[in-house]
Amino acid sequence: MTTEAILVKLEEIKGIGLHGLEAIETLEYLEEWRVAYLGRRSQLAQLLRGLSSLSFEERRLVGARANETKALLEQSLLKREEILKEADAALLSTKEEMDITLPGRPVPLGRLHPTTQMVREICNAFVSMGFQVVEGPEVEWDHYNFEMLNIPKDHPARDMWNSLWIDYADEDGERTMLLRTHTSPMQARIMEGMRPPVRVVVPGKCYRYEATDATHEWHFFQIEGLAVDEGITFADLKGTLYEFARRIFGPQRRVRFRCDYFPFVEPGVDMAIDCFACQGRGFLSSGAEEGCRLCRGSGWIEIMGAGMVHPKVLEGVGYDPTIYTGFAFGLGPERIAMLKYGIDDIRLFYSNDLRFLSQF
Ligand code: FA5
Repeated sequence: MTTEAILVKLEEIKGIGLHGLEAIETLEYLEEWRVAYLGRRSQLAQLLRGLSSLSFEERRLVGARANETKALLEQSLLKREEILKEADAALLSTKEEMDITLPGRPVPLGRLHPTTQMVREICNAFVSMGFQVVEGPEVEWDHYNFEMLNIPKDHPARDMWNSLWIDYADEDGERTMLLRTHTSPMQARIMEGMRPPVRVVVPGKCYRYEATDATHEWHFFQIEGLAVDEGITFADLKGTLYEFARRIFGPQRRVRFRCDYFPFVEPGVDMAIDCFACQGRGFLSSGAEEGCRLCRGSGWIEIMGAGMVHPKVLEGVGYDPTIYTGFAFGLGPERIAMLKYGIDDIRLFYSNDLRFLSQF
């Protein structure tokens, strides 16, 4: 082939190629065009391979022109590819238009367990009165659960707490470890570890070997409170617990303290609030035959045990009871939540029923 003929052929390839490229509307055909005009078997590639038969001068002229043609075709290919991709993207976005009137998909939300919410609310009430929050072990020694609380072995008061013992015995064959039956063992643990003034609340799980019913679980939470310092009196106990009742149940609440027995306090009391269903009247409407179901007609609802820390408990941890005095209390947050939210069965808290749990 002469130089002239090759140059004409190059012009022809360029012209037809560019014309064809303009007509291509899809990326798929673009690839076919690339193979046809720039591939190894394309006319252009064959022309370039045939240059070896030309003289040096002719090769320089034709080679330069062939390279220009190739570069032009390559650039035009890239440009066309860009245009087609943009057009594709624009088409896709119109096809996938978002309908903002469609309702969103619900996202299942987790939340805190009602007991946890109640525990936090109660602890916060005491924290705002200057108490610290402390936690302790659920598997406890007999020593702390009973002995340090003035409940020696064979003391009849042990029957107040039906215990779940751990299968572990000391060298005398005595079972000495149990699931704590209340949070009171933390009283001794805390006092052993610090000097007065002490002001703590201890939330935590407790276990009792008991049949369950609407107000009793075999595992439940308690919140223990302990305040020890010089000159603490029963008036401090009353004032603190009265303020607590007002914060949790509202400013209208009245409180009542009656004698009760716990071996680790003296005097011991149970604290009750006036029933907020019947406003302490014992019946819901005047003339009603049936008494209020919440307080069983008494007008009062017991919410916790409390008392002045027994001198023997103070002595046991090395505090001088002639200098230091204190008060302690223990309450059940599930029972408080039941009162506050009208829940009629404590077993609902631990039955994992979403219909109940999702109400809180
Ligand atoms: C005690 O456990 C004492 N440690 C409380 C105490 C602390 C008294 C400090 C004096 C000074 P009691 O057994 O009454 O007391 O339990 C206290 C609270 O725990 C109860 O008022 C109740 O709210 C809750 N409670 C007790 N047993 C159960 C149970 N089986 N299920 C759910 N809550 C319970």
